[in-house]
Amino acid sequence: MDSEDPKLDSRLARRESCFPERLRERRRLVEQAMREHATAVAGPLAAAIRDALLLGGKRLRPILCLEGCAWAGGSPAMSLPAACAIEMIHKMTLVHDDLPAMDNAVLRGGRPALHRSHGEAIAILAGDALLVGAFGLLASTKGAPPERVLNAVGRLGRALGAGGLADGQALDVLAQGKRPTPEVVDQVHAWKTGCLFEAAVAVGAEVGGADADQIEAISRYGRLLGRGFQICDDILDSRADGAAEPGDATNYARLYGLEAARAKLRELLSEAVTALASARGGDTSSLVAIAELVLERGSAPETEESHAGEA
Ligand code: GRG
Repeated sequence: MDSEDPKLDSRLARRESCFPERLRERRRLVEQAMREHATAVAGPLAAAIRDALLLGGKRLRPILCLEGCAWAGGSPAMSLPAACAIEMIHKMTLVHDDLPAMDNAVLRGGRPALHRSHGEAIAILAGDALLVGAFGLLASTKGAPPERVLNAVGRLGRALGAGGLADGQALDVLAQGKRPTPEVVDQVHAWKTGCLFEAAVAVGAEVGGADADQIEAISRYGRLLGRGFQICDDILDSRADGAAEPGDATNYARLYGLEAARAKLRELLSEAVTALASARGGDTSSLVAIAELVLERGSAPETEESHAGEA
């Protein structure tokens, strides 16, 4: 692959061949924990919560949380509750994003969207339960000092509300039917996607024992990676079919074209990797490799990947 960035190209060439196996291992760990968690849920929302959690997906955010913790010197066991909490929140955002008042999606991951299979009220409440349950799970973290767990809870909370995911979604909804300025598009991406990526690595690093400088550096990596991931998602969406869909007003590739989107993706991911290089900490190879995987995903020729077939 040619990224037009010689530094990034040489890193791509040196990418550890063992990384995909490590990624798969992390993913298995998350899958198993999500299954256990989903099975333990009882009550009238249990079936909807199970469907939301076990839909699959790449599990990228919890993997980032585990990697942030490992980078800071912590263990997977220490960061697994935080990783699962992040994934519960991610799945909650997808459920609410699909609702009739938002994207009004029919399908999610090839299956009926949750409000189509369980009804709108149950989908809203299942999302609410996932959101608050995530904080309960994060607070149950063992093996990290309580003040670190408290910091992690605060960090995650701040990522989700005003100036975070909720504002990102609001700005996105308000932009529909208009042509937003580039500043608005960047803000939507930074809030609705960048904030959760940032929280994933920063919460992992916090639990794993990182100091303030390290958390700042890895947060910057997470923010930039998240914005890049959103552009990658936009590229795949814009290639899936020609028709514009709800949520498309802030799709970078539809607004500015595929080449501009790919250039922006390269720029953001190169900056993300640079942010990591400036930080003291453990081995960054997995975090760098994740950025490279996102770059590859957004740069693959049209025939190599379809959005629907992933996960
Ligand atoms: C959390 C308070 C609070 C509100 C949520 C609904 C909402 C507000 C935000 C939605 C944000 C959103 C849908 C962002 C899109 C992010 C994105 C690119 C999703 C796709 O992520 P993947 O590809 O999904 O990682 P998989 O299926 O792999 O898990």
